[in-house]
Amino acid sequence: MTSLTVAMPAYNESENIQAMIEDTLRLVGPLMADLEVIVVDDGSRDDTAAVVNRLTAVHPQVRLVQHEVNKGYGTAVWTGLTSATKELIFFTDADRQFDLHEISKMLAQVNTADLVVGYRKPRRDPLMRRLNGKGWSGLVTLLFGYTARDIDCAFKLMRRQVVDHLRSEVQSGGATFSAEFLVRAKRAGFCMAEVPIHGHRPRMAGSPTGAKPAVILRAFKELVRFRMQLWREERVVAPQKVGVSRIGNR
Ligand SMILES: Nc1nc2c(ncn2[C@@H]2O[C@H](COP(=O)(O)OP(=O)(O)O)[C@@H](O)[C@H]2O)c(=O)[nH]1
Ligand SMILES: [Mg+2]
Repeated sequence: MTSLTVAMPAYNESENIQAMIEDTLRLVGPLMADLEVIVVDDGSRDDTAAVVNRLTAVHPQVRLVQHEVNKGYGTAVWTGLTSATKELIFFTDADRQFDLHEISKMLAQVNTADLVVGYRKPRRDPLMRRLNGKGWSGLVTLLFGYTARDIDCAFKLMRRQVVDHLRSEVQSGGATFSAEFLVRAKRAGFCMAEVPIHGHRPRMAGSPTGAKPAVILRAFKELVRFRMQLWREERVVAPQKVGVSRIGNR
């Protein structure tokens, strides 16, 4: 499979977005016969959209999808994934914290897995962020069972069937999105693989918003909603399991 969409959410990333798009075209372009790059501008208040617009004129593979107002991380990622038109879909953040060379490790796994999930080793974020991240992952695992060791790692590659299957199911629009996405993909029976990502680096420009109190509060609210929702769904479909064809027996 040589057709790939790279989708990235961007919120006030005018300092990073041009370099991020150019990195993607330079490092991922040669690996794929057919590449599409989708930037989801999540209601940025800076020039993010203008910069991307300028680049779309030069690089026809680049597309801009815009939210008129800021809708949050999960909605931005999901807009990117569901707008993708290629057979393989990859998503990462637009803030250049990941070394895109690492995508080749993911591509090597996607022949035997439907969904390849990276884990940052090491994660180059401040201690407080790493501790919060570990606590959050632990809580999600406690509530839903094991899905992946680095649930929020923004380095995930999937076959488009995963997105098509989950299209109408995922509801969390904030930071809980990653947890809901993985829990639902696992429940649907998709085959998942995990890959260590050594090329994580500190944010060099722009500012992170992932640890803002409003973002954290929304994440907890959505986590509770999702847990209740899943209990309701399980009551409806139990005892038989809804199955999708796994890669092995397709
Ligand atoms: N946090 C956050 N990020 C957003 C939002 N919309 C899009 N993004 C993008 O999501 C990515 C991750 O955001 P960041 O603040 O760096 O989160 P962190 O890496 O977890 O600290 C970046 O590419 C942002 O530009 C939003 O509403 N909130
Ligand atoms: Mg970041």
